[in-house]
Amino acid sequence: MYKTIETLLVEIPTIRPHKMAVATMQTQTLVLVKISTEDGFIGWGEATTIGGLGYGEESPESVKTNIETYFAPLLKTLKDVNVAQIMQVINRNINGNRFAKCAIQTALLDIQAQRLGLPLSEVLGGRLRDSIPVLWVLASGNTEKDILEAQKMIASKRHNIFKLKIGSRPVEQDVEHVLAIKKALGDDISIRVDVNRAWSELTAIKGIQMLQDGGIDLIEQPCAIHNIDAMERLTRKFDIAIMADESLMGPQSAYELAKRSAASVFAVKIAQSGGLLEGCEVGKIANLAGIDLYGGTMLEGSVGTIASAHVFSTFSNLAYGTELFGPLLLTEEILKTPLKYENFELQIPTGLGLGIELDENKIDNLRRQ
Ligand code: MUC
Ligand code: MG
Repeated sequence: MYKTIETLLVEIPTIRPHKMAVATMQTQTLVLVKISTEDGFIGWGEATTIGGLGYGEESPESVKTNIETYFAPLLKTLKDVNVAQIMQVINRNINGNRFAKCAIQTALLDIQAQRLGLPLSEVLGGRLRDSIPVLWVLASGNTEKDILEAQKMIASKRHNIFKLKIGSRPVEQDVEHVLAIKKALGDDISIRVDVNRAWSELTAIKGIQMLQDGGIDLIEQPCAIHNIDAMERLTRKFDIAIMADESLMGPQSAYELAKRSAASVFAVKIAQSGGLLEGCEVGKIANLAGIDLYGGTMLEGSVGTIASAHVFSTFSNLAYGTELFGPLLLTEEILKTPLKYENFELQIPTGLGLGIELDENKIDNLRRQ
């Protein structure tokens, strides 16, 4: 049934250095997975990580090795089975590897949706919207540059919500930087911060109080991944929204975080969740627990971005919008027709499957040989 399963590492420089507490990116390595079937269908998935192993437990190289060594031979043994049955076999035989699993599942669902003659969102239960809000991340590391960048985004109607990457400088300096940007952009513009787990609980208490007083809307992942106790205490202590990002690693951790009220918002990421279906499950757990939703990114290119968009289009609650700007951070386009960003939103394609067409010649030129 499945003829070929290829993993391509595609190197694309970013439009400027992207500075986070965990890594500074100058190039993104897209991890693209292409699956072809005996009867002529082709599906795409993506397992891109941030900063090699700087952010999570999988790297582009580990994903490629594990797909080629373990996933592909297993997939080739399966005949006449649906996506759920394939994922069940994969999950029984392969531990962890959420990014690789997500890429494989995306490609399988892309193929399934094409077979059924539907956009991918409809295979997930059906979209509730045709476009989703997208914020921009200011991460040049320089206050003046960030303000100019934001003003351009607002003027061109591309983004009117901004997330600032902080955590690598002393907390007072970070707060000064954030509040200067807030002041320059004005009250109508929503400003959020992502600490990428850089703060101790005491530093977090100090920083969050100042940011809350300064009119900032949300604090993302202030403390360490496994410090759920601190996340819980901070969420209970402050009125400002506290969002779980790195701590949220799929349905099981969504359940644990929800049970302990350790976040008021979930950043749902399909790769961190281990798949599109699992991303939907995280959304459902949040809904049941009264936790708001935000559509997160692993700074993927167009494939992972649009797969995420199909998932987020099915969420009834998307109170904090999304950050699906990944392709806009890259200097090269890998689609024949670029994704459509207009009026502060990303349009969700209506074509079959993912609804995008990859430029394979371009990918061939950019891929690591
Ligand atoms: C993260 O932690 O949120 C998403 C946007 C961005 O700039 O970095 C990523 C990862
Ligand atoms: Mg984050």
